[in-house]
Amino acid sequence: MAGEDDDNDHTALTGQIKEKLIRSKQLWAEQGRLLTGHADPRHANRLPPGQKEVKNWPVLDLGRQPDIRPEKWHLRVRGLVENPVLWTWPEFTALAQEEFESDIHCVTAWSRYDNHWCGVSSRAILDIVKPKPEARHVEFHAYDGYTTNVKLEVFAEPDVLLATHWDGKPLPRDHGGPVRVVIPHWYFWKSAKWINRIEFTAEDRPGFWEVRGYHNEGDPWKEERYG
Ligand SMILES: Nc1nc2c(c(=O)[nH]1)N[C@H]1C(S)=C(S)[C@@H](COP(=O)(O)O)O[C@H]1N2
Ligand SMILES: [Mo]
Repeated sequence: MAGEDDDNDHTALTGQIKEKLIRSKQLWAEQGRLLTGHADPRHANRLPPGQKEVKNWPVLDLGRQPDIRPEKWHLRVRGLVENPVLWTWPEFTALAQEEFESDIHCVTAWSRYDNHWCGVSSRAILDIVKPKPEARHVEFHAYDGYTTNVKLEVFAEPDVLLATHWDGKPLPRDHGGPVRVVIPHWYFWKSAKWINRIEFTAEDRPGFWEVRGYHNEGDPWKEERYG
């Protein structure tokens, strides 16, 4: 997975890929685990169907957590945009910071309310890079080799951001620090941790979980867990 991506140079990955966990999540997808059959498309409830509220914040990833020193960190935004960029850490943190409040909904059935985020909004990024009219999809790449995909209009929602802070503190490394994506209206697998590349494309490119049985969209109120 990593290795095919030159952006991953110089990054120490600690931990082992959790092959068993990946297989069991794939099996859940095949079996349609956790589906209630009671979609809530009008958001009558704050808690989406089949979810349980938790007060802690579980850590979920493929098992290899990159340790990125600020001087090595960068974020590339490229593809079908007028102005591709390559931000270093000082450049990225000099962009306008905004604050956001949102709930997390993980496909493994936990939800965590009232997360306070700080970071750079997707709208600010769109204003800078200016997607071309042909751009329809967004693909996220992370330092651990993870990928995930959303439609451009999903990325452009007003509460989507690249978060550097959570509850007033720098985002912890195990939750994707220094910078992760936050897409509050979708299951959390769409919110790539340790982001290092955002690619705008005409065609859709399903990501790590999307090719392993997860839904291509991911609306929790429609129970778009598996597809
Ligand atoms: N880079 C990266 N981002 C990732 C993942 C991953 O393995 N690597 N896992 C996804 C999944 S499946 C979930 S549920 C959330 C978990 O985020 P958390 O550990 O902060 O709760 O991160 C998502 N983003
Ligand atoms: Mo997940």
